[in-house]
Amino acid sequence: MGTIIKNGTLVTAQDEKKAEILMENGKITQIAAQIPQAGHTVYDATGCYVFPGMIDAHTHLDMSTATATTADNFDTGTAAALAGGTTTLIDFATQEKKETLHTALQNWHKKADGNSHCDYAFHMAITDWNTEVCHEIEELKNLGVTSFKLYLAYDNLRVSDAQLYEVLVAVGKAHGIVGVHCENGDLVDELTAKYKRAGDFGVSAHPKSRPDYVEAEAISRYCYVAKAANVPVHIVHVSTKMGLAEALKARAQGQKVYIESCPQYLALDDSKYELPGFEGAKYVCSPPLRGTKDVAALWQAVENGAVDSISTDHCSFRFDTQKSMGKDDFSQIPNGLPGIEHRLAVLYTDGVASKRITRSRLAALLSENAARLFGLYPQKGTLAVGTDADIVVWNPDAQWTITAEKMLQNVDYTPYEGKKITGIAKAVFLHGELAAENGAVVKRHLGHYVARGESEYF
Ligand code: DUC
Ligand code: ZN
Ligand code: ZN
Repeated sequence: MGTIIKNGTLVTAQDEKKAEILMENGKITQIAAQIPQAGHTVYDATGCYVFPGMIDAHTHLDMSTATATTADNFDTGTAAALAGGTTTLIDFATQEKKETLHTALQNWHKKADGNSHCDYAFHMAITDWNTEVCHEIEELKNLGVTSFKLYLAYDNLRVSDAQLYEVLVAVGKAHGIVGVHCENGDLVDELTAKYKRAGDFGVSAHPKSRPDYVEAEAISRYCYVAKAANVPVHIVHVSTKMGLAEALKARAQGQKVYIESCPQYLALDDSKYELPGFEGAKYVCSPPLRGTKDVAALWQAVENGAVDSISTDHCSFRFDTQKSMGKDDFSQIPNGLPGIEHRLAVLYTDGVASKRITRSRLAALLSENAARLFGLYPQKGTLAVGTDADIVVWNPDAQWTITAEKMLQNVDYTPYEGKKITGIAKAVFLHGELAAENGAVVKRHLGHYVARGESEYF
């Protein structure tokens, strides 16, 4: 027997309608104005919006850098994601130097398999490109990995422009997509050294070492290299007005350009780096938080449809023992913010409740567009018969306040501490099972690996 969600308003990226949904054996089997009870369990969604399960396409769980391992692993990170309304996440498996992509993928499966509370898939971050790795692109496609990530900053991760071109060509042939971290690595290194030489070791030097043109130059370069390779562009975590303008310029010239931003670039700004003491370290991520003009430009792009998706870049490090490694030198602060739990809450509050975007636009930004670009659609990303019964029942009337004390993220702070939220994920269904309620996981470890198909270049 299945479960019928009754009395709610269904929201997809296309429209809203009053209807009932029947979930059986993990799938949506019927959507109709009225569905006879016929022995099914009934879930009453009176006063609620019924969204497709949200997809967070940018997370770093159980990831080690040279100096630290993220505070959230797949157990804690996917629990937090699910409780907040995310039913599928796409994490960045990362190739170590000299490692094959197959080994990297196996490593990430070991971290995630059996430990996950929501469904998960992997992008593959390529850090050591060579002919053998090139041959692995097609093979990874057969294992459900069709999207790749390249860094243009971070000395231990970044690739050259020639390598960028070669990866784009190879992934293009596989009908996949390459997401690129766009910051000019040489400039970041030079500016970081410049501030340190001048004796400026404080947190406020972090954003100064990664100004907007560092992002804009890298976005522009990626777009031109993609033009040469004749493939679409996907820019992750766009944070600046200037970077956005470069992406839109390429789009206006006829290139396919997909733009991702993150909640922290919309809900926070760079005044956090001026907080007293070492408090600003809580907000150190790359790209850094930006000025209010950048925030306004990004919101405009979210509102007018220019931004395609909003994912978290969740990369949590403890304040007391990890961020603190950079107490005397900003360049030693591990980069990254927690946010996997609060994306829907923050975007519903600042987007929908603040009347900037519609609920359908929210569904596009947080679910459907990522599903399309990353080969999950229509299994994920919408509400339709035959698709996975991953559903968020959203109570728009709830009022609550984000606080680290009450969150599931395994970290000792949240950048959204004290933020007042409108709405809550009252119920989260994963494969038709009630898996989370009002911020708590009620059925554990239901998450599966999801093998993905080719990208849809929508
Ligand atoms: N930036 C971060 O802040 N953390 C993870 C990786 C990245 O690019
Ligand atoms: Zn990045
Ligand atoms: Zn990232």
